[in-house]
Amino acid sequence: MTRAAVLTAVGAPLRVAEIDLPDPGPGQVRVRVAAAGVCHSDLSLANGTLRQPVPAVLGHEGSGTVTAVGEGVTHVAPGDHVVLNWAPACGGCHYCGLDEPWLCASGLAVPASPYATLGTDGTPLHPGLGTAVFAEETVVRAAAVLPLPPGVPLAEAALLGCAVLTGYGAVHHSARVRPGESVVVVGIGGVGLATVRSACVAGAERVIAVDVSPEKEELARACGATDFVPAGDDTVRRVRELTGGHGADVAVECAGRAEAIRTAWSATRRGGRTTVVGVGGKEQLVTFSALELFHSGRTLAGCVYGNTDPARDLPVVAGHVREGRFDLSALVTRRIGLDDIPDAFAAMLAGRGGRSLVVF
Ligand code: CXF
Ligand code: ZN
Repeated sequence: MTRAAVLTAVGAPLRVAEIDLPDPGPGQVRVRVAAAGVCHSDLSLANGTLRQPVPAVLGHEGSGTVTAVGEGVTHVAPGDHVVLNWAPACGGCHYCGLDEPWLCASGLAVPASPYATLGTDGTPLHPGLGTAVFAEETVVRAAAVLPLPPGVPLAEAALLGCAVLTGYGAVHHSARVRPGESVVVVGIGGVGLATVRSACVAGAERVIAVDVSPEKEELARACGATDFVPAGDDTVRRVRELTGGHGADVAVECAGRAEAIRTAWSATRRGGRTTVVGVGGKEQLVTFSALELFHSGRTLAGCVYGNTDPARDLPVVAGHVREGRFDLSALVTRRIGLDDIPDAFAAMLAGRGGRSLVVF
């Protein structure tokens, strides 16, 4: 039996229960979870903003140790340390052929079939985003486990699987930040903090963090932000002041909210680049006039999973961690148990702290 935090119905609080996990089948891997980060997308799946079949075990930002592999799995073996990938690419679709695996047609497809059962009555359970790391152990597709390069602490390595790859990729692949540029990051949660740090690693001279919660200033500065501006009516003016009156070269939006996207875009200079990383709802509508789009010469880009190929980029990011340029622990504000995930959701809603990390 395995302890897991189960979402029984959309909108219900997660309930810790014993589940029955099968042995890994062909092409599957069983992982003893070391740690799982609580991401805003887990909250969105739990409250119905994003869809997921229920009952389910959520959690898609995880690390752990392989305990068993199914037939045909050769890239990992029992005992290996791994990071979970919530969007494994198929390698054969149109987007994989274009070398854009983050857009893979099957990557985000929610596995239709259950992967485990509730211990009490045998109710079938779905694996949230195919990974289900809010549990002591999980069974996943082989492509969803990436070998963890050496020199990265196993628990903190969980963050690499969502927040860090996303923030790193937004900076390096989408916005293509160059040394000396100014970067404004709007929304300072786990992804925002990873984006701040990644901008510093890329050599940005000025990294301006923006959030509605003043308590995020200290967290952002600990990750290398040079400035903090409260989100509000005055944000764009203050960012301009900090950037010679022009606006920032780059903005990265990490909140998934219309006003944050509009603020990020308006805070860039003429010709500036805005990347939207936040996962917002359909009701979040942003308006731009045709004249300002033309005259500002700015760009606005969406970005999925940091536009990363996780298998290629994980070793690069791990290198930054190993060599001391990227301190994963600076993103973590609480280490919690499985029972505390509802509290972590509440903290996120209240704008408190960075990542909560469930440590097993
Ligand atoms: C999300 C993106 C939207 C679908 C669920 C997962 N990514 C990470 O948090
Ligand atoms: Zn996530």
